[in-house]
Amino acid sequence: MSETDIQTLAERVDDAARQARAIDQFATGSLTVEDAYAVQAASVARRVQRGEAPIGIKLGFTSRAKMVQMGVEDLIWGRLTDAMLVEEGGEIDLSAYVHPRVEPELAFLIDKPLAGRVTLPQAQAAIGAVAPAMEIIDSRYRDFKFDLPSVIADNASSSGLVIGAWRRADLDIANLGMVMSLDGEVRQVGSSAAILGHPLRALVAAARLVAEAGMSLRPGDVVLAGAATAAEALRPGQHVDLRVQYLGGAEFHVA
Ligand code: OOG
Repeated sequence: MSETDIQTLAERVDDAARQARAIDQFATGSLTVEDAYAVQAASVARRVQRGEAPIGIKLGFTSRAKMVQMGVEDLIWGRLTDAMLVEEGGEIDLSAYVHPRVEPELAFLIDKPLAGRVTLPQAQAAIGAVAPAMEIIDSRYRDFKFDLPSVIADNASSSGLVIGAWRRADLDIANLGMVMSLDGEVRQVGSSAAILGHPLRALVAAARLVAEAGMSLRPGDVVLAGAATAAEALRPGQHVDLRVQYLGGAEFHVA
C-alpha cells in the first residue's frame, strides 16, 4: 500500500472518530495487517499533530469472551492518548461517540523500559503500579462490524479509558474477581485470569508488539491489558461501576 493510500485511510478513520460518524469498514482483502498498523500509526500521528500526547497502549482480544463477541481471533493493539482519559467518577458525553461500549480491564503503569521478548517475571519487574480500569471502545465502523485489518486501522476501537486508584504491583493479580454493573445491576462478572490466563501475559505481548513496531514501553506509560469479559453498550443517563477484588474500583456517568 502506498504512503498516499495509508494517509487517505488514516484521514478517513480519524475524521470518523472526530465527527462521531460511522463509516463502512475497509473492503475485505484491501489491506494487510501490516498496512492496517501503518494506517493506525498515521491516524494517531494526526491526533498528535493536533496536540494530543501519547500515554501508552491497549491490547485487544486478550480474552475468549471478546474474541467470541466480535468474531476476531487474533491479539491486536492500539495507541492511547491523553485526550482519551476520562476522569474517574466523571462523566462522558454520548454525542462524542458513535456507539460506545464499555469493558472491564486492568491497567499497568510502566516503571522500567520494556520491549521485545520478555518473560513474565521481567514484565512483573517493569510495572510500578496496577489499577482497575474500564475501556470505552467505539468502533468507527457501521454496526460495530469489522474484520481484523479494519479494526487495527481504526486504532483497535480505542476511544476512552477510566483508571481507578493505582496501587503498588506487589499483589498477585493472576485471578482477581471483576464485576461490572450498569445502574446498580450486575452485567458482567469475570476474573483477571480470563485475560490470556494471566493478565501479565498481556504485558508480555505488549512488549513484543511494540518492539515489532520499533517502539518500546517507557516509564510512565499505561498499558491496558484487554477486556476480561464481553463489552456492554452505553446509554444516556447510565452509571457504570467496576469492582475488582483487592484493587478497588472505578466508575463514571454517561450524559
Ligand atoms: C476491538 C477492541 C477490543 C478488547 O479489550 O478486547 C478490545 C473491539 O472490540 O471493538 O479492546
